[in-house]
Amino acid sequence: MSLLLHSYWRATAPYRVRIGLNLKGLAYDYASVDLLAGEQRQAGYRAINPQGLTPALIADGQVLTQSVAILEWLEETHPEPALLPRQASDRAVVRAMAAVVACDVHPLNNARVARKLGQLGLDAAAIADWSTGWIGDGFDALEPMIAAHGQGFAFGDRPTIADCVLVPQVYAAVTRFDMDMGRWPALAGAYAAALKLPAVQAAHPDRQPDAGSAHA
Ligand SMILES: N[C@@H](CCC(=O)N[C@@H](CS)C(=O)NCC(=O)O)C(=O)O
Repeated sequence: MSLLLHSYWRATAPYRVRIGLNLKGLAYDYASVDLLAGEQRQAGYRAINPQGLTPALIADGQVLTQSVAILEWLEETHPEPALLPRQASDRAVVRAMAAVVACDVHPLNNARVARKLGQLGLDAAAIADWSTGWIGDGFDALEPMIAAHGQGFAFGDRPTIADCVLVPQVYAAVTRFDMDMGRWPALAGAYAAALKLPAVQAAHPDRQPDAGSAHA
């Protein structure tokens, strides 16, 4: 199967998919979309993803978008190693963990939201306050979920779709917003465990072909 991932090194949604692809042991080609230069809004990329957002994964010519949909597609097409637990109730917990970030945190912190806040008159400090507030709210929700269900990883003792989504959000919190993870020990522990995996390490922003690109 040929796989081409449209990604930007620091962006969290493509990072989720890189982790998923690597955990599944799937090789893929990498196409950089420079978000700070606005390439995602240009006609060339909109022809691939009309929403103008990364990631987009082209799998044997078929365009897949929305990172969590891509992770679910990966799970369905490449079931091993599993990124969802066996029981439906456990799967619901993993999906809920992922949704805390993907549905309730990240959409409020997206680049286009920050741009809009700036246009509305907020300065950089106010925008950072906005972002860290929503990230903190999400982490507050995740902490007891991971404390109840994690056994090393966010859920159980092996990585799941929850880790694919949480790792990039914690990365953003720590590296971009300088947030102290001390308030969320269970989440910080799951993050540390995931970072030990070579598959997760290979997905790290600093290891991508466009890492440190001029606009970062
Ligand atoms: N819900 C989408 C979010 C995609 C998304 O917002 N991607 C960001 C990078 S993390 C992006 O491309 N932003 C460009 C922009 O906001 O202009 C997904 O999970 O794929």
